[in-house]
Amino acid sequence: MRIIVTGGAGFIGSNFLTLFTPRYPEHLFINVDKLTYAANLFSVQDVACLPNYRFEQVDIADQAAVDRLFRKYEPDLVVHFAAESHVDRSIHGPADFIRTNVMGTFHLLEACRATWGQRRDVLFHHVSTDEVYGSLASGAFTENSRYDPSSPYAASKAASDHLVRAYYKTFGVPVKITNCSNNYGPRQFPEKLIPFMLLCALEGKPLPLYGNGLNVRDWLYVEDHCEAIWTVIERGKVGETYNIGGNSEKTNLEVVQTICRLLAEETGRPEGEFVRLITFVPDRPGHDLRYAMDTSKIRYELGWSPRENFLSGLRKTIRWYLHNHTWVEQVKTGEYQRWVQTHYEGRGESGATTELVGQKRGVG
Ligand code: TDX
Repeated sequence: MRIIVTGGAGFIGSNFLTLFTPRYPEHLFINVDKLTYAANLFSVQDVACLPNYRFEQVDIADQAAVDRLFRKYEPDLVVHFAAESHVDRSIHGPADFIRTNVMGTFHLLEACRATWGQRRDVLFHHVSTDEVYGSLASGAFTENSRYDPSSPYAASKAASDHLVRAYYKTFGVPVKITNCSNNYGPRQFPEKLIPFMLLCALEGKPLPLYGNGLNVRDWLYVEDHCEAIWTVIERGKVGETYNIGGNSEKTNLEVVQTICRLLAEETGRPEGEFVRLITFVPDRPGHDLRYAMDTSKIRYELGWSPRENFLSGLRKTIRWYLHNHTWVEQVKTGEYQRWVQTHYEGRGESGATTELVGQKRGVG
């Protein structure tokens, strides 16, 4: 197969390529990435020299560039990771989320539709999120849960999911959709909860928990997620959706406390040195209280379940960040610095950012 992997220099995409490019030398993996702030080609350095790996710098919001890409490679499969993914950023500036997540997905679907019927089918695997279902009071999200997105990010992913289904129903483009819970693991940009808290703790900076820290997320180790996607590619039914979760529901406070404990064990520094940094700050606007995934469908129909539990996955993650200084130093320049500044110092470019950070400073 010739496989286009969009967002292959991002967090989940780079883990996907690192796992599967060496495992399947008979397939060609084409990493298609715009190289935004959250992407890093250093993340795919372990596979970049393999003969079945290619890289193309392409913005999926550019239809002509996407069409050129499809003509050049004639893909059999598109695994679509590329997205603006950070909820806080979508609150401060939603435009990029609509452009990449909605228009980008539309352009890829159009390219698939153009090849459909003329040559082999292009299977479109859409990687999405549990956030499309909104906040949960009790129980867990199933594949039939009602869409109810809260943030502009979640709304953009919901829109892209709807487009993917519409292209299947209307034009017959073969698609599969997976909706996953919160991912963590190596190579995640440190704006997301776990790497952000981990790096701040090591530097002795405050650990800002939104609200009362009791919002709940279900944590999925990134390699488990990638294996689940491959399972769906191989054995999932065309036109179907599969939920993927880690069966590890935790409050944000529990997550940060566990990071502090494991960091103490791994570094030999006293746990209290990290715990005293925990700071409660005003809540994120529209902050969903709880997400949880019912993963019965993928488990019983396709035989997938996660290998890591939260403690084992978190320990692996912490060790990776402690041992990959060059990667960490690289991402800590540029955009990461700006992000930390908006979090702590109120130097956001937009008024909304400054206001939000100003509120945080008032309490934190
Ligand atoms: O500084 C922080 N303080 C804090 O309390 C940050 C960065 C986060 N949080 C809270 C907000 C959330 O309840 O931690 C939780 C996790 O936050 P994020 O890492 O920003 O993830 P979340 O908002 O849950 O969204 C994530 O999961 C679904 C990803 O960012 C999405 O891309 C994915 O689709």
